[in-house]
Amino acid sequence: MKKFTCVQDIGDLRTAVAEALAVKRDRFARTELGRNRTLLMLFFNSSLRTRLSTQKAAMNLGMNVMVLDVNQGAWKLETERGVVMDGDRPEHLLEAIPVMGCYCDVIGIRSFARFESKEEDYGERILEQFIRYSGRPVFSMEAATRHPLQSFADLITIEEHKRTERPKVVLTWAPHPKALPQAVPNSFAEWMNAADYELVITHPEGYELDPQFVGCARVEYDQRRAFEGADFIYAKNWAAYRDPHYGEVLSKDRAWTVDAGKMALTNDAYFMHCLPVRRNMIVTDEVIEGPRSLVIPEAANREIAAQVVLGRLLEGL
Ligand code: AN0
Ligand code: CP
Repeated sequence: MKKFTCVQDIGDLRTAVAEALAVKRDRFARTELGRNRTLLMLFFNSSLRTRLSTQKAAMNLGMNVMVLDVNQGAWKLETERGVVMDGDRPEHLLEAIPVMGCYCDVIGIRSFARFESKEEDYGERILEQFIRYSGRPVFSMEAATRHPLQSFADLITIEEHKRTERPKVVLTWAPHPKALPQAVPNSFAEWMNAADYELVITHPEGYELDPQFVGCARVEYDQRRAFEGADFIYAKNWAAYRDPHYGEVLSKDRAWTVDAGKMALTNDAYFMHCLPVRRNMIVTDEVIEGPRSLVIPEAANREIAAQVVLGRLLEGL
């Protein structure tokens, strides 16, 4: 594998999940694969899970790991070409990328949507420049439009817990005080469609996602109706995608918070969220602490997903 930015890069999902379950049985089976190989993890945005799980996965494979928080200690980076750099950004991404490529074998990037321009975000300008100019295999640790390591971990978690071959999975919007990217819901929908699950997406009017990610999912504006018979409830907030409201918060309506009453409408569904989660905005304490909550095993599977991806990138070197 030469890059990992979307579901297509991982190939057949059954094979990928089987590989993940094998890694989970013995995560130290391939400590030679990453020997004398260096991973650089580059963060333009905060992280707890991605940072720790990916570093752990790399260590399981015998890799050396370097982590750079771009906004803490590195030079501020200009990202636009043609700019007269007389402002507060001393270094350009076009030098920084190949320089960073010199020091490592594999690069992971976290670079969220900035909500300044939909074209820039959905063109994945930052990620694409790393792919083009670093000379190294690049993987996404959440980019502007997708969070594939999260979605892979979500898929593994659903495969471990599903009770039917083709479970009903509901992606529900839930309220949040700040504007959040569409990367997690986009990616989740992309992977659930690829896995051929029954996918229903529910959100208030105005929160429609990019149709390329919605795919063949059913969009249901009535959250309670969407929940009926669900096997998995996947909650997430996102800001509006459609113009002219791209990146805006259109609603903070707590009638959309996932609570026990709504979970009672489901087929005894499991509750999922990628974390970090704002309790009693997205989901009540009762549901997230309840016996059907998968948020911790889901986070634990991030290490497994990252290890499969890093293993394949190392094999491709
Ligand atoms: C980020 C987001 O919604 O994309 C990261 C989630 C994994 N969440 C926040 O910024 C709170
Ligand atoms: N789910 C997830 O990616 O969490 P972090 O933002 O903490 O990495």
